[in-house]
Amino acid sequence: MTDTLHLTHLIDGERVDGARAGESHNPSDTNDIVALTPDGGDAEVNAAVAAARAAFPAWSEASPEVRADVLDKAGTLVMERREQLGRLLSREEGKTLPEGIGETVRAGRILKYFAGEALRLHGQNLPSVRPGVEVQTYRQAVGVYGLITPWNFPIAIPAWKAAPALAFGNTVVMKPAGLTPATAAALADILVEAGLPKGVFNLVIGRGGVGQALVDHKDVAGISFTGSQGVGMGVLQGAAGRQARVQLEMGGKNPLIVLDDADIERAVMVALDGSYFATGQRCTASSRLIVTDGIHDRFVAALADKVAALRVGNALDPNTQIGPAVSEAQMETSYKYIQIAREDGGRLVTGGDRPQLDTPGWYVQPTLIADTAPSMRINTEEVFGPVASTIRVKDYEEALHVANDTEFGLAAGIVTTSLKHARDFQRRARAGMTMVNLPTAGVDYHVPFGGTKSSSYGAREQGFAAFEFYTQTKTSYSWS
Ligand code: UN1
Repeated sequence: MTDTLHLTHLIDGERVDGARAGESHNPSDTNDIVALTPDGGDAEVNAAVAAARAAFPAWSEASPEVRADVLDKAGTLVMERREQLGRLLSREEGKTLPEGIGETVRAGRILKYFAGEALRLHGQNLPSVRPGVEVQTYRQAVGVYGLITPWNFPIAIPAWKAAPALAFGNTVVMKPAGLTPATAAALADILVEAGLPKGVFNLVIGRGGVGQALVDHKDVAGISFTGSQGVGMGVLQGAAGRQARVQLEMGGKNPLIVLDDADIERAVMVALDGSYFATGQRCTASSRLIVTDGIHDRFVAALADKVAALRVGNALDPNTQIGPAVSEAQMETSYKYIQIAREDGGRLVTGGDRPQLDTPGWYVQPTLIADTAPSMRINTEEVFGPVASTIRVKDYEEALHVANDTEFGLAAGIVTTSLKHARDFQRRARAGMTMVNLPTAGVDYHVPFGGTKSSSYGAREQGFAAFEFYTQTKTSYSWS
């Protein structure tokens, strides 16, 4: 597939063009231009927000069945086109084709889940403290949401932000990641095809200025952002400064503890998946492998064998297990941290070199670094690539201490056959999500997603928790 798409904004139901200022490239083959894009700015954001605002009264007052039907149909279309959309996603982002198709199916499932949630929105009915008075609470739509989405899940994250926003009666202006606009544009087309009224969902493609314009716009009631911590802090300040709702999902430095009593095959599989699959480009990826003394050497050796055997290559090649990094900058970040880790005294066990492949792409050899200390930069800063480091500890208590000793707190995992340690870990791990004998990455869509400390801010995303951010409570008193 080498055709180049010509993307447009979607504003008030119209495809709006602009100067072809941007491009997205195939990270597996940098000669392949996936899409040419317009570069939106204040004018496009203003028009999109005005359209979303105008569409809000009818959409929020429509029967929830109307909203459910659109989301359900969009979910069906996404699932029917899983091959085509998954291929576009893998071509543009670089995750392997099974990962791209898997993510597409997940997006379809999310749309369908929130179709049901549209009908389940509910409040409470309480007796008042005053005799004869009744109190009710309602959950109501808020208004226009600005959704700023990342490149690493180019269809699932747009779906998991847009679906609850729309299900509960809000309207949306989305800014997709600059590196992966084509996948988001395909989702926008499907929402239109599924019957979404004009103005309810708008897409403005562009650079950071589009996100900033959304954050600053007085008619945008809430911002949901997934991305880096640096950008997230700017979003928070901008949104808080004008009392907009804000929800941030940012980095992780997720620990995976492996205890002496672990099933070693399970431990290796869990670490391999969590650290390397999707090229390590998941905010839930395991990057600090914290291993107790008794199993340490066996675990490192067994994991190294598997890591060395991973086939790196073109995301669309069926033999590939690890696709490229999304961009040159992301690839260089991995190599930079590998070098820093070695300079700081880490031992390179496998990887570290640049794979030589036939097609020019942003490839990183999956890398394992052992004998690192918790305070080294490789263990405190997010790499976001197929790179993991091991830390040797004497027992569970030390492992837990090291796991929690981080500014982040998204996901945390443990591999153990001890019920006692598993239960203790679930209670004491300072992370929003804990995983026992499972990879830190890879989550369900019908339960809350989010972290603690610097990883997240605001209400949880996804599942039955999503209504908190995308609705507001009204308390109604009556006497009769
Ligand atoms: C997953 O682990 O399945 O950006 C999802 C990210 C997260 C999503 C992870 N917000 O990587």
